Amino acid sequence: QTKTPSKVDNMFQNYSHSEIARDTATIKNSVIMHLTATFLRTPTSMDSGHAYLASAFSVRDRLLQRWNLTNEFHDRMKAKRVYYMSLEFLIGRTFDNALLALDLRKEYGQTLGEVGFRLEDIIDEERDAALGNGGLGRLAACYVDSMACSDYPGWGYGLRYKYGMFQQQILNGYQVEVPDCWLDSPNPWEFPRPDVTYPVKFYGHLVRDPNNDDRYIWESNVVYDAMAFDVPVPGYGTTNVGNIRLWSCKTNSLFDLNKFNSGDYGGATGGQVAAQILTDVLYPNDNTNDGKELRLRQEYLFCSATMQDIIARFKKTGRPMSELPELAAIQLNDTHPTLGVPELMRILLDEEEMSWDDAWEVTTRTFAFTNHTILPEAMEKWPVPMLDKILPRHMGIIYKINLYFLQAVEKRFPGDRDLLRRISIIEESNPQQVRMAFLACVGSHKVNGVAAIHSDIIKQTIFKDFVRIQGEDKFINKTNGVSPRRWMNECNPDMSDLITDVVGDRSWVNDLAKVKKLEERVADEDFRRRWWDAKQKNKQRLAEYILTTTGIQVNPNALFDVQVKRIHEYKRQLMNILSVIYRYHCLKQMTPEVRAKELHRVVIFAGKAASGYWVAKQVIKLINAVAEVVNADEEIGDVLKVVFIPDYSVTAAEYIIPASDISQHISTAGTEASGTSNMKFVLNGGIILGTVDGANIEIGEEIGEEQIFFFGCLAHEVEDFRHYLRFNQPKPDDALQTAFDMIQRNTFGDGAIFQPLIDSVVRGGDVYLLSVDFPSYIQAHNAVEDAYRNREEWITKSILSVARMSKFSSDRSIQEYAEEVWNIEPVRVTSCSMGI
Ligand code: NBG
Repeated sequence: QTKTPSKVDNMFQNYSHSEIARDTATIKNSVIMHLTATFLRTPTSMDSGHAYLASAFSVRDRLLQRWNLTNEFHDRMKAKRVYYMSLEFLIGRTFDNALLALDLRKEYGQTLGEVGFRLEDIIDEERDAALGNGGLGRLAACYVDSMACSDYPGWGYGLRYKYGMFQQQILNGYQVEVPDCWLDSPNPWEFPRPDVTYPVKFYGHLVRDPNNDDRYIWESNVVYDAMAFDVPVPGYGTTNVGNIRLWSCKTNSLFDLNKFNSGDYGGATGGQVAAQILTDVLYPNDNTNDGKELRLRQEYLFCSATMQDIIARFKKTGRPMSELPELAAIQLNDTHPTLGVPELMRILLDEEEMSWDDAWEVTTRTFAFTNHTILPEAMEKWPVPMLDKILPRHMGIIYKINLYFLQAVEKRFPGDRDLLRRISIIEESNPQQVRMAFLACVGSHKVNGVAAIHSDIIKQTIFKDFVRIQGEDKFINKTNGVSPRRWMNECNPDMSDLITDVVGDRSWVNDLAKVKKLEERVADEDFRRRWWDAKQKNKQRLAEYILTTTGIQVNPNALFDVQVKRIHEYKRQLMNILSVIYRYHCLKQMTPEVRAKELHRVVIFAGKAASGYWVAKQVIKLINAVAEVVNADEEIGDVLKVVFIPDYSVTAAEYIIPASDISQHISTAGTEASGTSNMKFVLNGGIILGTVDGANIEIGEEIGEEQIFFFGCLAHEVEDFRHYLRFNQPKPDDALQTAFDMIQRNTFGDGAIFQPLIDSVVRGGDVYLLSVDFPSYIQAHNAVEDAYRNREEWITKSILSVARMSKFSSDRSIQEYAEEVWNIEPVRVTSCSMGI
């Protein structure tokens, strides 16, 4: 039975007007209620795990109210929504984030105190939602946060992996991967929506509609169910709550009772297993394309369920399909969701019976595409035979998209066969391959890179011909950003309190331009001392974290020199550890008196290597081998310590980033599309040692070159160096040669196991130009040391940097996307809005 609309309206209005209860008595009641009724515990039998769950569920209740209201309101307003499609959302923890957003941190701290727990310990009970690899997935999480905080109607869409990013253990110096069973305990931050389930077909064959050339009927027996799980995104400083809808492959209908009854138990569940595996694991590759068939099926399940859901929501408005772009913008986070393009075409052609031209118009006006890399090994391509077998209808649609595109190009550039070959969506290799970046580009009305240099590079390289064909205006830049909620206010409470003192209130958290005011205080002695003390406190906290995770004792008064990110050859952790080896050599040459005067330094690494990436794993081993020797060397003592923190994650980053003095972002120029941790470090008062690459460049422009240590060759020089090194032996300078010699002389255990790393430089063409950049890298290190010795100068650099960083808030990025790509506007739910 459905209720009459007016009754629903009244109920909803009353509900939405009721304020969130903030008194500790009510909060305590709700925690106890969940403890007893949801988890069947009593206050006497509760441990910190249950204290976390009961508190989290009680916070969630408060969030839900706003969540419902937000979605209902956006529906009623018929607001245009953006859908951010991403195979990765690296969310991390939610509890503390939600407490801050609801401004209930103090109240929950008090309530938990009354039942005998410390809020910090309870926060530590939560497991990270690690549904992503690195920068790309974390960017998606920052973007949905910004959409919620800036009142943009927007949803994230992704997959609910049963196993997220693997946990990294270090055994004997080597990385060992352990499955991340993050859903083993109840997850307060997701809502199963069994009523939101869509069938997704695979394989089968096509039957042409005799009355409509554009239309096919796709017949298949392999149909999986994708079921929605919704994850709330708490908005800070607003009552808006965002949503990430994650799909899980549900398979109950595939249980074969007949096989079961005949005793074939394996056969009875075979179908279920085959389906379920689709959303079991996140592929642990960052910036590399695995090309596995299962991944393709994952991508399609994701795209199909998402497109069906978007269309179902759109249809509720009663408007004709041709108006979809008026109410929906879809952003493709890299090429992984590109099958959304042919999937939307399929639905429009085969189910909505639109003409090809109309369907294509709707599709290209709806989609936009972000490119995140130009590394050749990351470029997604799918073999035509594989696609044709799994998704026959989509292969047909892709062929036709390509045909019409090439025909149009041929008309404008007659006779240029080479151009057609270069831009074809189908690569003429054996077997043929579908170039997903080209499909995404042709299917979108805007294509963007993620930092100024990167957006320029893609226009000059992979999309060069497309710029000529489709016009300059289609190719734009949207420099990445990060959320000040998580990456300042939440992870760095002391510095945030200081900023709040200067600004006058906490409004800077949603309006980062206000941090500019810090500049006025740069000469204020008291302020400068508090600024320094806040950093020292964060370093102390990290020192404790290092002690518990590695057993290594470090001195918080030393310079903390940090490189944390995925381990990848282009990011050059190898260059970093080689410089540490050289530093170790220099220290060993000194007399004890001279050595004692050296600046003390703790070199901190963290990061995961893709499980199949052998070279990256050897780099981890080398770092740990060096750490073992250096840290045990009594002559060296505290002058140099090397630490590899295992299992880098969003939560680990929240400890590490606020504690850095210097952080390294040292990719070979032109290889790191943007980087986002570089922004986080500077927003937390750290200084960058980096190459002229990615967003480092724009950071330097904003904060001033005195605040950043640049070194290394420039992007436009790289090709010439690489060309030279293909035909000539590199010439390592004395410092680099010394580091190689020490490894080969077995200073860090059997040198032979590291020979392939040395060979990658001296025999393998030194693709990432370590030998080229090493001399200027060592010089830059020396400059950093000199600067750090001058504490006053260092504090000035640190304050000025934060003051000038407002550009790198993801709120700025999202506003640019909203205005220039999505054409959407903020919709703010106010307490009287529901009276419409
Ligand atoms: C990564 C880039 C980073 C960038 C993030 C987010 C991929 C494919 N690309 O430089 O390497 O910061 O994307 O844009 O993961």
